[in-house]
Amino acid sequence: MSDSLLERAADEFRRQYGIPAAFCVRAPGRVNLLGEHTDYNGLPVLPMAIDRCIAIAARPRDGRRVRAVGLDWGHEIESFELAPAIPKHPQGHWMNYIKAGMQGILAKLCPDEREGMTGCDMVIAGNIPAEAGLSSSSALVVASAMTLLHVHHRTVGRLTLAEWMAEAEWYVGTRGGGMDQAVCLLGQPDHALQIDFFPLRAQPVSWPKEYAVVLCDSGVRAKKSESALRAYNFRSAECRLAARLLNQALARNGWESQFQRLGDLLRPPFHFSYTEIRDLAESALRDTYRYSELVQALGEESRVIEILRDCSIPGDPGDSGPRFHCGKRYRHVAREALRVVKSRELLDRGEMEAFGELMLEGHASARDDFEISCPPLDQLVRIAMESGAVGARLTGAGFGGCTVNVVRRDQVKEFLAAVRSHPGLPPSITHPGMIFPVNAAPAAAYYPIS
Ligand code: NG1
Repeated sequence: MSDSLLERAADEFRRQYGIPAAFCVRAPGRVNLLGEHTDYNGLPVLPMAIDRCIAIAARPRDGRRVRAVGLDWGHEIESFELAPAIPKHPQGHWMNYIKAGMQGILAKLCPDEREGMTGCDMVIAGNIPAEAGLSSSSALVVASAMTLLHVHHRTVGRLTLAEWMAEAEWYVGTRGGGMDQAVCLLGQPDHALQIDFFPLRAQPVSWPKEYAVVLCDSGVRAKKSESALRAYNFRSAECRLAARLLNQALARNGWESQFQRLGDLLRPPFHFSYTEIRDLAESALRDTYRYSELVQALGEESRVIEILRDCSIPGDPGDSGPRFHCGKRYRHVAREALRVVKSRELLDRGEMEAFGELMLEGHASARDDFEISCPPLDQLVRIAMESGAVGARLTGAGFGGCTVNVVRRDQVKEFLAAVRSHPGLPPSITHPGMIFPVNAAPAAAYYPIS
């Protein structure tokens, strides 16, 4: 774990504000091993907190102003006032993640407490590549919220804080699930986590020490303020529409209860198994729907428009607009959930070859059914497998970013050399900073100033 990051933040704090910081917070990024786009569908994920982090050095200040310097975003002081509805910086600006975390705390306090909240000065350092599917954004949201809590000597249980932060991050415009914030707050060294949702639960899964996790960055940036944001939210809308369609199929089979997210089918009154969920998702939906077909199937146009609007997709796209791939999306989600459950058992038994197979299946499904891959990611997966990985797949939201690779620890050197010297890859990717091993790291925590 890079203590140099904490030192950098603390040193820069002294330089910028002329006095020492009072404390530091460090929050890890994450790599997701399996379970992509399952979290907001209420189904499990298998991520790991990694030793790439955001570090904040901070000090309370009088008044409601929060001032921040981001060392990776120029050295300018940016600031805002704490308020129940904090106006946003321009779309995509890093300050929005700080605002998201802090507003997320304020939203949960009673009005009196909220009124009494004073601000702080902060310096932020980080070494998580941005827009690379490694959750630099959630690490910043969580670290900012923890900073405000510490300034006011408040503690909040980690599960509760993770739930608050999942919702808080919607401030920036994504309709994400809760994986990133949860692993950031609950991760453990030497372990992955199986995380379940609604309610949030996390179980550590021991990571076999004979195997390393290596990340390969495609260099393709999935900007969560631009097209990747629209594509992400569109997937979320397709899944919610798929839920509506499946509810109708269940009603036709005599079920009176309705579910909201696919994962609700695991619980009463349904008590479906993961396999039954998969079978239902595979059999009851068509791959693709036109807008008019959705409206017809769901009976009311306003319902469709409401879901689209809720996922920040404006208006009525009509039949000339995009198709809705409800069946394909749910097929991926349901099969992926099954892979998470199986992979957890395989990790417990140390069956890493079979684990690798599931990673490859997960990649194929993300590519073909969820359609979140791109040629550079597919190429990196192929090259990793030729270079000795036991498994490889894209990680995170997709549309760019990193692949995650599982490699025997005694073969990491050869693996790195083989990928870095691969003639098919451009020099921008073979740079050592783009292909690097990571370790399972501890959860976000406070650190004193040394
Ligand atoms: P990243 O890769 O950090 O953008 C996003 C979502 C997760 C999850 C994954 C896909 C946010 C903050 N994170 O992660 O909740 O849905 O995509 O598995 O929206």
